[in-house]
Amino acid sequence: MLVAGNWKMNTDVPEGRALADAIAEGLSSTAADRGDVDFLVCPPYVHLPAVREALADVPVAVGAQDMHAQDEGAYTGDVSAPMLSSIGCDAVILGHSERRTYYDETDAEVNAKAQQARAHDLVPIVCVGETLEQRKAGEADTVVRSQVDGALSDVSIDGADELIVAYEPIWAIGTGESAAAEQAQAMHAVIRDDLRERYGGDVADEVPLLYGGSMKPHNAYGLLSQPDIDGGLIGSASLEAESFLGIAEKAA
Ligand code: 3PY
Repeated sequence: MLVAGNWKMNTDVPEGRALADAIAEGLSSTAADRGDVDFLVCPPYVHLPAVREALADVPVAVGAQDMHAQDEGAYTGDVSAPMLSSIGCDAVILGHSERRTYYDETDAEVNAKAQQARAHDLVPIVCVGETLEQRKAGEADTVVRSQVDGALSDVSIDGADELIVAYEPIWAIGTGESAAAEQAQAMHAVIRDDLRERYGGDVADEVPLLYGGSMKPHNAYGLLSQPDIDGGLIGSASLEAESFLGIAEKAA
């Protein structure tokens, strides 16, 4: 079970540090109750060193929310995989629907970034998900399958700990409306199937498939008790240590 926080563009650096401190404190005081849950937080880039430091003594991995597909160069405003690796970053969210929507990010770009992430020992957290219109038109499975295929083409992994896939139905992101647990499970099973074809059962069965899209403490249990939902990529509820750790309790 993996509980991951996507802070998006929220908190300034002192606030982010305080949030990371509160997570560290919460985990140190009740670590024994959290069973097999792994943690990951993905703050904005400028927070990464401070958050890494705040979480140094607790088992929480740190990830970025995006990165460029090149190592270096004239890409004003961008951040590369070697930069993220050099500050001890473990993972990187790729292809979040907000990047696809506001920056027209394509599957081909997500794919180039995923390959680059692997080349620099970062675990890509590949986000996929359909719009409400696509779901209503009965196209959800096809859309998500093609996003998975597009994003993972030529991405080779040696083990299940080198990839994470997050299913985030676009209609559930930041809307407070979450997919029903059975709906989410059905899509996770589709994704798992796709991964089996790509990486074989032994690996695919262990790749963490996260549900994202308005996961909160009150709906986490139903979602996390589904067989193919291995955790959550949590938006607003990850901005308070109490709700973030509250979700982890449902996952334990
Ligand atoms: C959400 O929960 O809104 C997310 O987008 C998580 O990535």
